[in-house]
Amino acid sequence: MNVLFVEPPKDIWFVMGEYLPPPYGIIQLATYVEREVDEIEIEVLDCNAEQVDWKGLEERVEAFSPDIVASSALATCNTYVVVRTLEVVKAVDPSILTVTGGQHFTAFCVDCGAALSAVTGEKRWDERGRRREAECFGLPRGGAVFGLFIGVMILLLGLQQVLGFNLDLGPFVIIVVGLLFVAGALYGLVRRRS
Ligand code: B12
Repeated sequence: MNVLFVEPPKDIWFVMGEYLPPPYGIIQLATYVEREVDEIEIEVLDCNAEQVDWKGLEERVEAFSPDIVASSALATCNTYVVVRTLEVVKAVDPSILTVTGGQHFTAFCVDCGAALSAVTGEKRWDERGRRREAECFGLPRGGAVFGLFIGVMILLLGLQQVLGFNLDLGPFVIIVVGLLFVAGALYGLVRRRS
């Protein structure tokens, strides 16, 4: 069986200029497979080190005739070149099995693109994979409740000036923040039990 590991042709990373990082992901995988699996022919093609472009990649795939081609995306920014690599391989021979992995593909669902574990924006996923709302004070949408409260306080301060009444807001602030903490703690206890 022939297995080809490919580091795709990449543009240089502007931060580091013309650097040539070793593709540790596929190197480690190739070494592992070579050690563990008998009767297997392995090739690691680092397109950047060997100055192989997309056309060259096609030719190398044709020449090696792999059964499996694996590529790795170190970071999200590399996912398109990895997908393009696998497309090139499929165009040469659709029967070649293509696989990928690495940080990005491990963290995101291949079907819908949703994060499998990491925090993305307002979405959070608990250990059972259920979506949890963004929390503040331990309450779902607690951030919105707190924002609303701050907004009302500012409005009252302004109205005091305009309408000339005098209201001591200090005790209200203490009571509302205390209530938020108590509600958050109670909500946390109930959620843990369910
Ligand atoms: C070293 C490193 C770098 C080096 C890269 C050196 C190199 N050789 O390429 C440098 C400093 C250049 C770098 C740059 C960047 N990095 Co960086 N980097 C790392 C770091 C610290 C280690 C990566 C590594 O080499 N791991 C060792 C190898 C062996 O592991 P691996 O790649 O994960 O592969 C294993 C598995 O994932 C799996 N696997 C991988 N591929 C495949 C494929 C298949 C088919 C299968 C089955 C399995 C599999 O098996 C492998 C072997 O065990 C990680 C953090 C971390 N701890 O992982 C961040 C990390 C990968 N970098 C990150 C980022 C964001 C970047 C940059 C985009 C930064 C920027 N803002 O520009 C750039 C991208 C540059 C580029 N164009 O590629 C993020 C990626 C997050 C994301 N989703 O995008 C990480 C996770 C750090 C973080 N937590 O934010 N980085």
